[in-house]
Amino acid sequence: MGMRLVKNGLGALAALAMTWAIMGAGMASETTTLGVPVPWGTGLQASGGPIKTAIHDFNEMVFWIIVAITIFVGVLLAWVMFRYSAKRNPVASQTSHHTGLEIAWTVIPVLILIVIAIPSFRLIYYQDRTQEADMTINVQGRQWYWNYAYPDHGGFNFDSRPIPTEDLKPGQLRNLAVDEPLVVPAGRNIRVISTGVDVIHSFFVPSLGVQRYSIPGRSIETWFRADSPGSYFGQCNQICGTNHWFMPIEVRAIPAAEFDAWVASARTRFAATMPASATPAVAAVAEAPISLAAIAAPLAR
Ligand SMILES: [Cu+2]
Repeated sequence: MGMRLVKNGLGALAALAMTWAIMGAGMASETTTLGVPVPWGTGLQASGGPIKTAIHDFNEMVFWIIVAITIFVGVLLAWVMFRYSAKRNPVASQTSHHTGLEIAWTVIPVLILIVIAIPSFRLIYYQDRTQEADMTINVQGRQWYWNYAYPDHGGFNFDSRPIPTEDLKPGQLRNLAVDEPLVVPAGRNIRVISTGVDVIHSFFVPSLGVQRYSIPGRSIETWFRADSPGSYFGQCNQICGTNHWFMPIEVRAIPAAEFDAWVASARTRFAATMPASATPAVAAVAEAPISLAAIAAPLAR
């Protein structure tokens, strides 16, 4: 069918453009890199995990419903313009009501909305939380950087800040590369508990289908899974102050077998941030430490 050809053609172009972009950035490798701008990138970002794949499926379904409705209305309009023009139909009908027709054009759209609503709500609940989390990450939005804590692994935490343009090394992406990425094991369900320290931020990694507000005084849960090792980029997408545009997120998924080694080294590097006693995962949300400087900085201006 013509529409399918057009759509597949656009998909192939987008894939080609993405390949160019990744090669152009000097990042050609077996690992996945998603969330990077691509020339003519207009559709949804490619999927890096099950939530984004579910979003793609839902988007696809709604797309074809829209195509069908657009064709139906377009054909109907064209037919009415042709058949009932003043030339072909000089004496217009005086009919103004038709009970059957009115019931039909009320009931059919309702049915279409129900057909859309059921998978839509299913998707919302699927994104909302996972019953089988392999580990938990506490994400804190701060003006203007992120703090990630690992309550299941001793409770160490660290800040994640963007790399200034002048300090970029070859292969690092401007406005996306960070000094300390959020490292997670690939193929594992990661529970995210997000909160804000100063103002409302939003933890947004489109290729993993993650978007959650980071609100001071609240803990909001979600989850994600990166199916293959690689880097998944996102940004704070809640206007949160002058450096809002400079709050990139890098999720770096590493092979699960390497994750324990990374945790061991991180526990050493960030030992100073670990609480003295073992802290349960949920309590750690409220107790995730914050430096005095981070509190004082917004007050000082
Ligand atoms: Cu922010």
